[in-house]
Amino acid sequence: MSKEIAVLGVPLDLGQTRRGVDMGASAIRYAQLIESLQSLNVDVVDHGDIPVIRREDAIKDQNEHLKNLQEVKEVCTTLAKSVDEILTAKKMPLVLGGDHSIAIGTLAGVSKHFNNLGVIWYDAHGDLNTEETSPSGNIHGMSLAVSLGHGHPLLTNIGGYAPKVKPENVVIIGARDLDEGEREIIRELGIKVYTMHEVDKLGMTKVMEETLDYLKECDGVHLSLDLDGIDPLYTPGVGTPVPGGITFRESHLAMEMLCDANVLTSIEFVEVNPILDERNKTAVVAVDLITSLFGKKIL
Ligand code: 5AB
Ligand code: MN
Ligand code: MN
Ligand code: MN
Repeated sequence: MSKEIAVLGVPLDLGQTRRGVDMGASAIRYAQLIESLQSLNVDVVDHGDIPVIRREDAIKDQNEHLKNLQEVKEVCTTLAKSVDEILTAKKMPLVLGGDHSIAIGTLAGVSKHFNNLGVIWYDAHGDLNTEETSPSGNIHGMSLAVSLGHGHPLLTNIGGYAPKVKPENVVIIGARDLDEGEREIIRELGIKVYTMHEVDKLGMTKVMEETLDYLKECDGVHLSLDLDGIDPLYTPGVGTPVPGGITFRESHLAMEMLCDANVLTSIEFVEVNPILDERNKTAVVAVDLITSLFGKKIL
């Protein structure tokens, strides 16, 4: 990969209710992201952070079914513009969260540049809730639905168009905690999901081979990696850990296979929460996986 990588932090925690995930991008930088990429001779530039509204300054009177809607909309609108600019300049965006609601902004910026964008959603969750189905009202559990055009118009219409992604171009990997409404939308839209059952049964090699084959007609592929997709044994610093996840080695392999296939056109790593972490372990795993995506090999 010879393209310049543009790192962009999004210190947003308003898509969920736990404090600390706003520091995720700092933690990933502290775990030597930039230095590690440079040592692989990757052309990387840190574009700093998107301005984000502080929780203390958010509107107090919130819709409990769609928490911090206005604030998340504003941050995602700014993020979409920055990501759009990065791609227009022929650079590759590497977006660091922040909670997973930021994917709404990343995808709004990315999808303008492709006719047939593929999305790999590496996550314990489907993030396919809407205001009507969400058990929490947290937008980080709605971001994939919004990108598919399902959800509040203030979110689905960011960037001035919807949907951002077609359901047949989405692959979810690692799912093990789906709400009833999410199961329904998966069936209704026919979304390809490799739950942990398939990961166990097929093995990660086959899961990735099938994923790459499934997305082969796409003119770009976005990787949205929620660190809770990995087992909390390895990535404890996440807000919604679910046991029984993808291992460190399997995740490594998945990233190496994505690197070898050379298909990714944008990347985001989300949900690192240093307050909940153990000595920055989760951010270190994030950096390890990112370097695998950019060609780090054992030998
Ligand atoms: B994450 C849950 N489905 O909607 C909800 O971490 C959890 O971005 C969402 O994947 C987890 O609140 C969102 C119960
Ligand atoms: Mn997620
Ligand atoms: Mn998740
Ligand atoms: Mn989470």
